[in-house]
Amino acid sequence: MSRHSFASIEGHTEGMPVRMVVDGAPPLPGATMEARRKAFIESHDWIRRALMLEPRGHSHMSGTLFYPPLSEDADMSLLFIETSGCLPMCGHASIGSISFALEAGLIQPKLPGTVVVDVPAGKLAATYEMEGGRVRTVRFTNVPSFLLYRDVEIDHPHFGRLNVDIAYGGNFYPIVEVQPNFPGCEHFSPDELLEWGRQMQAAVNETIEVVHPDNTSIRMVKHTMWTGAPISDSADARAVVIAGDSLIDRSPCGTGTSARVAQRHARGLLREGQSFRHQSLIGSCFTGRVESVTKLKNGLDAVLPSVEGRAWLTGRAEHYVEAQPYAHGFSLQEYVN
Ligand code: PYC
Repeated sequence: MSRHSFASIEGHTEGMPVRMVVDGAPPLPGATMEARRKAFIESHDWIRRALMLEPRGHSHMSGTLFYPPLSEDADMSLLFIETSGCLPMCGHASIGSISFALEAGLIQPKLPGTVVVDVPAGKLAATYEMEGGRVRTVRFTNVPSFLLYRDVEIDHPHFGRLNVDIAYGGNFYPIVEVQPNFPGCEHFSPDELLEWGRQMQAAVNETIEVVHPDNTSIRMVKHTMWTGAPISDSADARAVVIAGDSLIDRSPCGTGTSARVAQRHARGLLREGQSFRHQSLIGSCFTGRVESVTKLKNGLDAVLPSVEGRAWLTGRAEHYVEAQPYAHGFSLQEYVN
């Protein structure tokens, strides 16, 4: 095996890592980023594993591959790489990657103040504010987000009977609000929430079929959102998002915040134009907003949410992948029952 080299910009969005590969990503066939995501998974998933898992990454690593724009009106394209796989959409990684691309001069937006990004889930439009060469904030408008099911009864191995809403914001989330059997995320350790999140995902997938009404290839729950009381007055609610088997989001989660905006709108708790400050495990915040209301092709009510957050560039790196032990990464999860 010859040496493969990947250059990256490293940073974080509200505490959650973003490793953006700016050199070394493979050319991919396909007319859309979704087709290219599938091609990547089929032939190049070793790159994701090598860059996200140990020893180059860790269980909570997250990143993107930066590509030139695919469609005429876009400024850039992104493929999301996570410890859990290749998500169609990732909010915190979009905010980070847009910030880094602007700060590093990788893009010159066609319309200053706006960045259009081709991603597997569709097209994202984002606005940004810059100050002295640094991006202060990015707000992206997400894909149509909606409450798929409300008040689903789930038998959870630890908590017993829980009532959850299942909402979509680019990924599906069972949203666990405070209730008699769940006093709030602040009462538990991150490790407990991670373990119980895995159990929640399995329990939901066993109980109910979760499928995107307009795109049946988007199915099943691979995340969990535990909610709770905010830790500062400036926030409206708190959420700890578990993604896949091993990742706890340090940010309030962009797709999770979109899903919660849709859930709150559907429940009459958030009106069109209203904002919602969502706080993470570590106290960082995203501001979600209902930009407009819409409908899915099958007639289900949906919203177009936007999410605003901040990202910081922390350095640059060059990663080598060559013949050596654990060349394609490992996860401790793979060594336990
Ligand atoms: O910010 O959308 C997000 C996200 C998904 C998984 C981890 N973060």
